[in-house]
Amino acid sequence: MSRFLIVSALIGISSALACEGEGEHAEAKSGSHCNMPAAESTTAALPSDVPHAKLAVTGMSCGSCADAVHAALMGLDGVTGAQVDLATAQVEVAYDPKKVTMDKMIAAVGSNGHFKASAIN
Ligand SMILES: [Cu+2]
Repeated sequence: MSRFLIVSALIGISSALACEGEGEHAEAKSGSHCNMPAAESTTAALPSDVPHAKLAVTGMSCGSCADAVHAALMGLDGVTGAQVDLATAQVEVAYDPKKVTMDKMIAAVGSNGHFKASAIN
């Protein structure tokens, strides 16, 4: 009984630590932040009428991170879709190359200081 409680407490603590330092994206930092699922919009199918680019993104540990990366990309003029895959730490972006560049996308993902993106060729 008490052993079970200790193990549960340790699991709770380690999952809380995994999200430490994520700062501003994690409004729900206490409690179950790390178990938060990503919003459905982060995995929605991309528009197929524009080019796609792939980014590798480090620093994502939960659905809230995926949401933050998705929001950063979708906030750029010219980005029409972003599909975040937490498991592979990759993001596929649908974009208009006349309006937005890979450098801008990388800068947007990195802008809150918690994630780092790089282009995948
Ligand atoms: Cu997170």
